[in-house]
Amino acid sequence: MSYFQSIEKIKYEGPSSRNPYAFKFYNPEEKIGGRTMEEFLRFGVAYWHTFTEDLSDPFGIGTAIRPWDKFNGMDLAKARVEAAFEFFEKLGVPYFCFHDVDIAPEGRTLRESNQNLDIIVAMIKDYMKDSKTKLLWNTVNNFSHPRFVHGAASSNHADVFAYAAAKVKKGLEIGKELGAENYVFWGGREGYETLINTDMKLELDNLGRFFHMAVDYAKEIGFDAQFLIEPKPKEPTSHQYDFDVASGYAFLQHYDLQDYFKFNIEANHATLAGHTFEHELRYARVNGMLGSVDANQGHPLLGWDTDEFPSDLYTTTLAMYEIIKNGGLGRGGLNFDAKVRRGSFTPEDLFHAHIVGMDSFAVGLKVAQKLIDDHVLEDFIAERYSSFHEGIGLDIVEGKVDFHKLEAYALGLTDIKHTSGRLELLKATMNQYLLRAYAGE
Ligand SMILES: [Mn+2]
Repeated sequence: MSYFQSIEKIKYEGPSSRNPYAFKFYNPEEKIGGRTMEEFLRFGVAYWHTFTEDLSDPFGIGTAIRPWDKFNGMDLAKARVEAAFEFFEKLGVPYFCFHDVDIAPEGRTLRESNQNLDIIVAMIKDYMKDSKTKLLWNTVNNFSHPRFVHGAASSNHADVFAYAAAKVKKGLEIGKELGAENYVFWGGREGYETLINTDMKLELDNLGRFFHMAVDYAKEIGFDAQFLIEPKPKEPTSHQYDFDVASGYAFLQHYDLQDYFKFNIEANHATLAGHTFEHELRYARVNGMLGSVDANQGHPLLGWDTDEFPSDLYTTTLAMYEIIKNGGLGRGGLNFDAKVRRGSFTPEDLFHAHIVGMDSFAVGLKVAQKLIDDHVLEDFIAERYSSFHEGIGLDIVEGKVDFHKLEAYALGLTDIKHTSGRLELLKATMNQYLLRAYAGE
């Protein structure tokens, strides 16, 4: 049975195509910087937003029309797997990602939930045999159910800590079974609302213990996925322990976990933290901690996590600049943790949404590679920091001076000459490169 009968396989037709069901910029076979777009971009479909999401929001019920919604319970879960693999095939996407509860309904007990998972995981494994689409990462949802009202690994209740551990244990087993390349930990409710009822030190220590147990269990079962922390500063709690990359990195170092984890960086979470997407990518990259990306964008006028499909080419260009400079994402990828708007409720909209996301990152890749090939930013930045390439600057970088020597040097200074940062010139140059990519130059 087909769930997307009217839609053919999406092909690359080039920038001048008017076919809404075609890629204009994403050409999987086109080589950029020595790698094909498909190899470099490693796109993933988020199971929850595409097959489970009903498009409800805090003000209204779901609007999504999904051909599989005529089913219920485990039949619905099975129909979603069929729909998912048809979607992956038609979109030509190399990866997908899921939480445990996206693929199978929770049972009345943990044992029953695990049995439901076993049935669906076996079905997914079967579909994966005939599919090119692989599992980029899986995770477990330790935040939606009321048992997680006060958190999971950072809950005040030890029984919840144990329950959360049992779910992650199962998640790691599923990841191994399906060959996941990464395993993600998003904090969910790992944070707090107010300090007046919170033992912060115990919660942080427990989180550290929890992650060590996960590392140990993955080793025990021979699951060699890259572990990823996904920072988010707020929502659902007012204070999340994994606020951003910098605080997450400090946490990992404090609990001696930095060798086992990298970061899965989401664009909308970066903006919620008061950062740009590229800031988070850069901070992770320069510390050797960039693992994977949740490719989406927030709404510039709304202060919450809207998870829109990426369409802002300026941002995708700066993001791909960081990813190219990182030498790619390794085992990571660009997972569309993005949902169609509540008003875009038809099955066709799922294709349009992924097409704009994939095309936007393809443009970003092309423009960023051209900027790098032409040394546009590198030459400017090298010149801007040239005072550290010789003389006193080189002595500073090489650790040859102390405050005594620097004071002696500073006392001899008469006039410090600055050069312009040329922000507007560089922005104009960025625009020039973006527009040349449109023109196919
Ligand atoms: Mn989000």
